[in-house]
Amino acid sequence: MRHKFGIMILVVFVLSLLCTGFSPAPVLAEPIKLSYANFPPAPTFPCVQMERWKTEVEKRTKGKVVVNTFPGGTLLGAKNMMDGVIAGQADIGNLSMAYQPGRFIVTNATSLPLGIPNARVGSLVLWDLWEKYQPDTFAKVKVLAMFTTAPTNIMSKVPVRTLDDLKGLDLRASGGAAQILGAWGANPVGMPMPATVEALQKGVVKGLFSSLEVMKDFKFAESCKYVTKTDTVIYPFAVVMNMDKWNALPKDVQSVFDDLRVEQSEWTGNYMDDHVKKAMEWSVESQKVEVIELSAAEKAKWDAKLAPVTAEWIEKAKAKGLPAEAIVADIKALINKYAK
Ligand code: DTR
Repeated sequence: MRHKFGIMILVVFVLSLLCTGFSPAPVLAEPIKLSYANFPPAPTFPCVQMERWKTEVEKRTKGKVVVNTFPGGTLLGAKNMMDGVIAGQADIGNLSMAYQPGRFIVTNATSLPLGIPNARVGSLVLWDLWEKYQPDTFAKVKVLAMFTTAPTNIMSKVPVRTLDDLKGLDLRASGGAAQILGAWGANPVGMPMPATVEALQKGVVKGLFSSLEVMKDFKFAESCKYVTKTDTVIYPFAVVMNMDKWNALPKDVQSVFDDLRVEQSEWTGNYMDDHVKKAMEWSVESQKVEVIELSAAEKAKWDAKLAPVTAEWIEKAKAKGLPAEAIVADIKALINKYAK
């Protein structure tokens, strides 16, 4: 009896093997679906780069991965992006590190006044810096890209031609850029970019300090008729992924994401640089915006005010146990390397 039972089991086993062997075309696996959260509206550069990444990933994984994008803070907002991704509320998120200056001390050092000339150089410098120091703050996420804005300029409803014009002026800025404005004597008002639209309308601020593509993308040129060229610090951004979701990805998909990291960062820098030019052409031609260039003598006064900013940052970062001088030296060396 036991013998017969054993044979039956064997037969069933062999049959099942044959069945699977001869089964028609294998059932196609469901694609891996990933959610990608972003805080500003769809036409702005953080979302443009998100859509570019989605397109590249879907193409390069041949449909194995589908990315669902959520612009405009529909899944996670500006200030809970990092924690939301860590908690798994979104699989991927794009964040502006200036909104949490104390959390991203090392990477935010790229917004010291060290002369990053454009977004392409800024993005490559930021990527290398993060890779070298790998700050603990990113230990719970997988970093998929890092990029920066173009250097910041003053956009305002009133003309700013001198430091006197700037004194006490309420301008929106965050993080390192806010410190720069403070050093010049303006009154920096911190808030995430999307909140700036209403703040300008209601007169809470008289302008803002940011890269100039926002003149077109947020239509700030309609109310800010003056741009004072300062080309000062950049704003750094990161794209991060939930670590469990990353670990669960097949190896070939991980390779696609890894191969895209620097490419995507540089692509975004290039897009930003090009888009700033187009936005300013539109602002000057169709919105009659006046671009104010500081005279050499005036510029020297503005620069002198910034001289202590880096030294002060070094002191504070050292007190927190960071190799602050080395970080600043690395940023300068990387700027030289990529600006050539
Ligand atoms: N002003 C900075 C950076 C920034 C520049 N352009 C955009 C567009 C959308 C969101 C943010 C930004 C900031 O608020 O982070």
